[in-house]
Amino acid sequence: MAAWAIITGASSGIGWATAKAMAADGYHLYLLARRKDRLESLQKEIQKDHPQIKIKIALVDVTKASEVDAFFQREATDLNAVEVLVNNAGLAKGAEKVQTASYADWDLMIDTNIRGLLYFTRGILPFFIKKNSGHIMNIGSVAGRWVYPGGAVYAATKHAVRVISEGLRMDLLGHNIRVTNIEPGMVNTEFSKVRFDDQAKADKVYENMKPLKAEDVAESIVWCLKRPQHVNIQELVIFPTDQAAITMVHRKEQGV
Ligand code: NDP
Ligand code: 8X3
Repeated sequence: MAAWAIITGASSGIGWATAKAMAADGYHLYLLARRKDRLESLQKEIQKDHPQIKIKIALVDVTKASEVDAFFQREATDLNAVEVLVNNAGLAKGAEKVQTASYADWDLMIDTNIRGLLYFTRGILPFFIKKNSGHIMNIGSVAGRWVYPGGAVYAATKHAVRVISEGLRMDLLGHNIRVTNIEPGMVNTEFSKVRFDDQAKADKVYENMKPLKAEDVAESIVWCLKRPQHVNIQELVIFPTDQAAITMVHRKEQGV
């Protein structure tokens, strides 16, 4: 029986690319996000290339425990076939210093990046534990290891993802469940558009440098999944070649 995967935040960027890469690898997919039209477009794209892949779409806001619980209750009978949870839904909101940032931006990052990831993890674990297998693929960030000005709270949420991943591996020891924390540097997705709510500002982030593509990260995720069952890639840090450290980016001079 082919395995299923749940991908949160599948409507864009890394989640979208991961869905395509996992479909190419034979996984049936639960595609989750809030934007239905995007998920339907992705479903069409995947089914054109891979008609044998089964896809279910679910509209779930990961910050709402009631919606997450409803998803797990609604789908309970089919979730035994799920082998992989990709906890990808996430965002940064604003780049203000702590002294001027808004509570609303903090709450949204904490609710999405920490609470949402925890709710989904809690939801799938009884199924994984019962069958003694499964893989939790958390999408952290290099901001889960290092910090930058204006990024304290986003970095705190991604540090939390790293700590939760580590704690999970301890709590799940002996249950044959793998937990991986993928930690990308700059990836050109809708991430900066969402962060700044301004396309021009978002474009500036990647100006005159070559960031990662969502597909680069997706490929690494599939590589981790394909390791033999006794091999768990615990953490994977992936920077673009043009980024030496979280605050060190090489940009070509204009015209060069
Ligand atoms: P995108 O903005 O392109 O995608 C984010 C995805 O998360 C969308 O599908 C969005 O779907 C979903 N999402 C956001 N909030 C919610 C919510 N409340 N409920 C459900 N889904 C939600 O960004 P990326 O692909 O870049 O980001 C994916 C992950 O990668 C994030 O966790 C991010 O922190 C991490 N990351 C990104 C990096 C980058 O440079 N881009 C680098 C390192 C890590 P919808 O709006 O339809 O609900
Ligand atoms: C997203 C990339 O540079 O904001 O995690 O840490 S960065």
